[in-house]
Amino acid sequence: MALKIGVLGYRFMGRAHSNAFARLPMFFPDAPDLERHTLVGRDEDALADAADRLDFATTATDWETAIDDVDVFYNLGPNFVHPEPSIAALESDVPVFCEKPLAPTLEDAERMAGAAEESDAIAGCAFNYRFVPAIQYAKNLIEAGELGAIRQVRGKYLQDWGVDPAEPWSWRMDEELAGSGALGDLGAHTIDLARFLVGDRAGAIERISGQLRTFVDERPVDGDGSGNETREVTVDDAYSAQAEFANGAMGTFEASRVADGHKNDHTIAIHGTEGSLRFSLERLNELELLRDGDRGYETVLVTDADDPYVDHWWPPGHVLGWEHTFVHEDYEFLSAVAGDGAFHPSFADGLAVQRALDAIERSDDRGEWVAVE
Ligand code: SOE
Repeated sequence: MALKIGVLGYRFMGRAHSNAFARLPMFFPDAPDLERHTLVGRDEDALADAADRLDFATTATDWETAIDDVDVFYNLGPNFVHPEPSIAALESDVPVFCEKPLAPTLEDAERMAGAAEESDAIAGCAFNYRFVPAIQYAKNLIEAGELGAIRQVRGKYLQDWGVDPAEPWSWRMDEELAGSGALGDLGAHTIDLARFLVGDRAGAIERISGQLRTFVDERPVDGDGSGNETREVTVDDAYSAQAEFANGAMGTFEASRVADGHKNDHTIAIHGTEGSLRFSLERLNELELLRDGDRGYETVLVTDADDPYVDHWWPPGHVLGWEHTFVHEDYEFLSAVAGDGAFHPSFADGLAVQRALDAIERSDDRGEWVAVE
């Protein structure tokens, strides 16, 4: 019996995950049978068009209906829509996959993680960059001790879509709707990646010192620039933070949506007692490695058949792309649902990220180091 999937949200993330659902039967034959069942949205005309394009059986303008009719609920809406539908689904023991960051605020994230703990269903948070083959390859190297003890982690996520002050206002620019700006939208990815890669060896992030900055504090409301109406931007365009891990390792994190010339430039570098590694999303099939005694970094092309996920796709060197990370994460989550297994990143992982985001905001308010609580 196919898993009936309900999806809230049909734009960017709706397309990324619907594309992944369509790929699974072709490339992951052991994935559970799926039915793109209910697509949820508010605008009935746009919703009907999206349901047709994304091949959903039906639509609903209220998520309560969808939750009653499906086996799995994907919450791909804006941050402010993450808590209530996800909590309601989990209270009905319907598995939930929610886009990142888990929530706009730490309080909401705690409510969501609490609902996941109480539920008989599993819940996942869509930190898709964990599912890049090169990142999983890096994780395996670190866990095998190839870098030795972890000393430094350096993560950056730079974009430039906010550089132009004529970029229209959107929910991502509002504290009530998004919670934060580049911090939660981009920083959440990097902090989760750091937790995934070094959390087992460096421990949790314990202390943080951070700053947030809004460079463009109001933006035009309409997209065509015809009117003069503007709306205040109440979140950060950029953040930076210093972090201390339980083992004493140093973390340096930053993100920006106004870093002119950087499109989707997510990088992470890790330095240990036995070597270093570097990853860049804009070259996501590669991992740069330096191990003890090497004269310099070597570039590993992570596209061999025995590299993570690659055997599902193409021969060596036939590189993968950004969208494949969604196929991998949806394969793992839906397999966990079908097999009553566990899935990471869970809502508990999403909450751990939210605690770090909250600490960065508290540190910025106080102008001092704060504990991650
Ligand atoms: C922001 O521009 C964004 O779309 C994030 O919201 C996504 O999580 C990231 O994967 C790409 O950039």
